[in-house]
Formats: sequence, structure tokens, C-alpha cells
Amino acid sequence: SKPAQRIAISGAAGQIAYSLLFRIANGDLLGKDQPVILQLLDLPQAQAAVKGVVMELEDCAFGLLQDIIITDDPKIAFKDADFVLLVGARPRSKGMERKDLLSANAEIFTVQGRALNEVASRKVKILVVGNPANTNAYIAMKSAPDLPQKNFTSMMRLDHNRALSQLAAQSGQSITDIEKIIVWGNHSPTMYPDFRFATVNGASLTQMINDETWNRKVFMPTVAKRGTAVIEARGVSSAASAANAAIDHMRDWVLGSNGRWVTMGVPSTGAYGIPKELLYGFPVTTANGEYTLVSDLEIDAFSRERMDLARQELLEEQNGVKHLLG
Ligand code: NAX
Repeated sequence: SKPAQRIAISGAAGQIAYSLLFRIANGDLLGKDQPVILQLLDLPQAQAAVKGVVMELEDCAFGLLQDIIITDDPKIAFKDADFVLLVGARPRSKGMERKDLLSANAEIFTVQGRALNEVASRKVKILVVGNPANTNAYIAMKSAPDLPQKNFTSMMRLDHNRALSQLAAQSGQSITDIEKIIVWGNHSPTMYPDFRFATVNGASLTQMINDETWNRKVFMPTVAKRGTAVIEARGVSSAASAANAAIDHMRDWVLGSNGRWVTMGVPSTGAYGIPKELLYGFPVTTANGEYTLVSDLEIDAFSRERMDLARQELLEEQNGVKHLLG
């Protein structure tokens, strides 16, 4: 059989990992014929909880799960890793200012970026899920100068999937027939879900829905506030859907999107007026393990305004942590 691939996951004791690990071990990410080794990272105080999760992984008797490593040291977790899912992050605690949250996470992602730089496979594919995901990914990328910048991505796929589901419900079309939707920008309330180019079996979805008021007053806020709605209903934040989106993101990156557009947070190369290196949600297609930006889309005045809002917010986040980068 194929040699095992090493998949490192931080935040292994957390609630997203509690879905993610089982699906990866089941072959949902790399396929049913690809053995995997899980390299699990979490804080020292979470090691006992990680061991409990590992007991459950063992009890599933997954045929593809070749080995499991448990550690609180990023350099052990990321050693020779082919794939890295950075899920663990410092959550906002009561009374914590936004800038304190940014700094706390900047420290974590500086350390983890340096460890990746030192020990990960040179071909490693990295997805940052932990919030603020785009800026955390930027910090990790800047802390890993020996790795190609294109190896660093952030998760916008949950927002993309949320948008897709809302559009299918509103139009009465099936999810699998809808193509070419985008969520531009930041994984935050400034995100811009955009279906101007969307098609259903080649026909225009905008024309089918034909309701700009619904777009601006219902669709856009519903997608942007979906995370909050889930917290209000469930008492805790999205976990299974976040794990699912992480798998979709990675699987499409590795196995290809077959021409479909997907949204990934990727370092800007300057397209669409977004400053270079900013991790920003863009439409991409994927093939042969690489993503390609969907370029030259028309940006109207409303879209420009929305895209600049996210750009501004991300620049501010970046400026808030710049002093921490060497
Ligand atoms: P949990 O609080 O359940 O788990 C987080 C885990 O990370 C904990 O076990 C904690 O000990 C660990 N951790 C903290 N700092 C660490 C470090 N320096 N190294 C290794 N492990 C560390 O959170 P969960 O619900 O799993 O969410 C994880 C992250 O995903 C959060 O930052 C959350 O905001 C973010 N999300 C991002 C989404 C996205 O679309 N980009 C959506 C879902 C989710 O809200």
C-alpha cells in the first residue's frame, strides 16, 4: 500500500478536532486508500484530554490509521508533516481587548511558524482554522521564510459552504448544481459573500433569484452572522461544520476541485487591489496539488466597497501584530 502521510493537528483536545480527527482517520481527507499518521499538538494542560481522544480513535479500529503521536511541542508535532491543520488558538476571554487577543495569538503563531520552518516537509500544505485565522496564517507564513508562501492558507470554506447552502435554499436548486460562488476577504463580519457570477447548470443564479434586497438585507448578513446564530442555538461554537469545511478545503487542495471554484484564504499576489502577502479569501480552482486564482473578474462599485472593507480590517489586524514579527 501507499506510504503513510503525516498530518499534524493543533488544538487536538478541542471540539473541532473531536470531529476532524475521526473523519481524517476514516479517509475523508486523503481517500480510502491513503494510510495516515496523526501528529497531535495541544497545550501541556490538555495532554490528558488528548489521550482520551486517542483512546477513542483506537477504539474505532480505523484501518488507515497507522500511528498517532501526542505532544505539547510544535517541533515534534510538525516533524516531516505533509499536512498541518492549525486549529488551536487562544480564545477571547472575558474582558479581553481585541488587540490583546491578536497579540496572544501572534505569539502562538510565531512559535508555530518557526517550528514549521525548521521541521515540516518542504511541500507541507498548511491550513489555519484558529481565529483570527487570516492574520494567524499571515504570522505563521512570515515566521517561516524558508517555506513557499503559497503553502500557507486560511479557512474561508465554512463561510463558502454556508453561502452555498443559503443560495440553494433560496433558489430551490440543488447544492451540487450551483457553481462559481465566492466569499471575499476576512473570516469575520466584514466578509463579502458574492454570487454575481454563480451558475446553475450554466444558467445565471442571480437572474433566478433576482432580488438585490434579499442579497443585501438577508443573504449577506445571514452568512456573516451564521457563526453567532449557531452559538446562540447550541451554546458553543460551530464544530462539526468547521471540521467538515477544513476537510473540504484540504481535500480539494490535494485532490483537485475539477474546475469548480472554491474559496480559500491565500496570500495575495496583488490581484484585485489586495496588498501582497495579505491572507484574503479569494476564488480559486485547484488541480495537481496547486491552487490557481480565478482572475480578471469584474468588480463593480458595491463589490469594491465591500472588498476594501475586509482589506482595511485585515491591514489593521496585520499592523496590530507587526511589531511581534522579527
Ligand atoms: P476549543 O476551545 O474547543 O479547542 C481549542 C483547543 O486548542 C484547546 O484544546 C486548546 O487547549 C488548544 N490550544 C490553545 N492554544 C494552543 C496552542 N498554542 N497550541 C496548541 N493547542 C492550543 O476550540 P474549537 O471550537 O475547536 O475552535 C478552534 C478555533 O477555531 C478557534 O480559534 C475558533 O475561533 C476557530 N474557528 C474558526 C472558523 C473558521 O471558519 N476559520 C470556524 C470555526 C471556529 O470558530
